[in-house]
Amino acid sequence: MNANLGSPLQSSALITRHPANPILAPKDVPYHPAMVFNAGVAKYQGKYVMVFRNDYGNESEEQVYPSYTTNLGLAFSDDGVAWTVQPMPCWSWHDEEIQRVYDPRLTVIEGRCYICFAVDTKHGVRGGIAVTDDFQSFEVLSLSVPDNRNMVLFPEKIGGHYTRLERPFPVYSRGGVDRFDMWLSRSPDLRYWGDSQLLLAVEQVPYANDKIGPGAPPIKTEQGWLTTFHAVDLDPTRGKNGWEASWKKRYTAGIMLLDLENPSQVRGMSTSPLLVPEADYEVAGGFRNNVVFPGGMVLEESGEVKIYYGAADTVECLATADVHDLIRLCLENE
Ligand code: BMA
Repeated sequence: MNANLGSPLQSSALITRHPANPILAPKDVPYHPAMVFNAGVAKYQGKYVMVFRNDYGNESEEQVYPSYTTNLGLAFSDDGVAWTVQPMPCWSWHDEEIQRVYDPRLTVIEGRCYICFAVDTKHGVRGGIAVTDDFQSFEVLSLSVPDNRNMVLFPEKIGGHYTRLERPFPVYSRGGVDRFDMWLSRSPDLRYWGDSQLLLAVEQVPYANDKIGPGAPPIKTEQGWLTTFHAVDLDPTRGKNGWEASWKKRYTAGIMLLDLENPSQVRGMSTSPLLVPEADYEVAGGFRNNVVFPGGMVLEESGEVKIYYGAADTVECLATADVHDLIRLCLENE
């Protein structure tokens, strides 16, 4: 177990939860999902666009799990805070092999919107990339072999290659438990991926004792690519903590800065978490309490960074910070 887990974790003083939180909840969605969370957000064609995860059950919260299914919803906003949800979900994918698509992340590259997603299949969890221009049709460009998820794309080619962060789950070779790390891969065309390198290992994150994974797609700053990740600590003494029978994990969010030209180099990482579940909508009343799961990050001209995150696997929230503060936070221990 890592050292810092002995003391209580706290969110950084540099981050502010938006007073409108949760910015999207099941009650805001016309087709009545039970949970609305883990959204991807980008600025696209002059508006903010959000693709969010909907988990459906039957009529009541108690019946949602384990019989739920998932589709993806769509919302637009002029300010990134108040959202108008479209009347119908924009994407669901079920067939003989594919069970559901979830946890979307959006990246705009050269004017087109790319969506990374996780896919549960009968033969493992796959990470996918699709492209859309209208959020009605999605062309799937690539699907990884199992098990992999939490893919995020950088918003431009780096050194001539498209680049992504991802989180394979090598259970067999990591001791048969969650010991999962973040990787970086490159592609000439967004279809064929390789040249993979370990980016950040779980044991390098002082407040994780379980697994880590990419959060929102990285944003470009003069000092490097700023990117969030989720970090999980497991405490076997935790018990029922949400609608599930037992939930022993906590998901916090971390932040790091990657080298601009060679993003497989971590320039700096905050040694304490950026965001820890503390607000009531993060710690109570949800499907899995004590979860914050960042999936969208927008850098405004003012220097404000909007960080979108799922809370308690039940609602979608927003926190803001100043980009220079976040960079300083990553570099202060270097
Ligand atoms: C992860 C993913 C996320 C989810 C989180 C907490 O493994 O499944 O979609 O938010 O667990 O339940």
